[in-house]
Amino acid sequence: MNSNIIQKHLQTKWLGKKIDFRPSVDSTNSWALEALEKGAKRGEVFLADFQTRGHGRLERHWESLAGKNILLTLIDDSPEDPASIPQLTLVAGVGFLEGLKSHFPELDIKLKWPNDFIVKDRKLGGILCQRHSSLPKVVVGVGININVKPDEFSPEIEKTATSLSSALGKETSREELIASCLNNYEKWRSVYDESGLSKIIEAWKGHSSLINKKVKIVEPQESYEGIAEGLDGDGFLIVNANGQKRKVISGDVVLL
Ligand code: BT5
Repeated sequence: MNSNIIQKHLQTKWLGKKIDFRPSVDSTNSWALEALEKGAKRGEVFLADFQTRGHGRLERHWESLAGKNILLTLIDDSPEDPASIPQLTLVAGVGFLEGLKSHFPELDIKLKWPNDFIVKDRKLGGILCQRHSSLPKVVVGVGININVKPDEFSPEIEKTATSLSSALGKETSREELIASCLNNYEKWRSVYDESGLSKIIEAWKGHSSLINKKVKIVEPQESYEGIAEGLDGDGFLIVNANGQKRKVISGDVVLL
């Protein structure tokens, strides 16, 4: 990983002016949260080639293979209302997806609520936003499988995961992709600041794999099926379950 190449391709005002890289860390999100304690600022980016304790929601393990993925965390300002932090997951979804697509327009990459990048019904990547416990800052962590071969995934995810190289049929270098993802994240974060969530939702829906599809919602307490109708004004998924509109606040969505 060469952060000079990333910086050469950045067209940002505040994002990625400082990029820290380590070959291996526990988790880039944990690293960024610790760096905030030591005075790290908005826009700093933390990159690793491998994570020993990469995680997703509910502390679920996030798998990586050394040198073959994007494992990145950026520091951003928290929205004033901490309840709005999940909205940055939507901002990151649109920004990073458009960053990838700017290089590979032929790539049929979609967003699956709340935090997945999907190609042909398989998971290409995921987003995890976490708020610092006391500072008004958020770490936005993104993991994307880039040059992982299908037989290199662990048995736990080999039937559900994919990588960019599998989808494209060729390997690709990560630096320019990362720069484009950061450029697009900053662009969509400005849209969010200037116009609020409505434009993000509009863009998100345009990239979504879910709208009007039959889905199963899996929550800790219950599961139910319905048709995914769209997102409400706060970014929550609305599912029509037997005529009853239900708002999904968290949980996993399975496409049926
Ligand atoms: C996510 O969680 O999808 C968010 C993943 C965020 C990872 C990034 S990497 C950089 C930063 N540092 C971190 O420590 N985290 C962030 P969730 O929706 O909870 O999905 C987790 C599930 O995805 C797991 O339980 C597996 O089933 C599956 N999974 C794990 N690793 C995967 C991979 N590499 N590719 C596809 N699926 C994977």
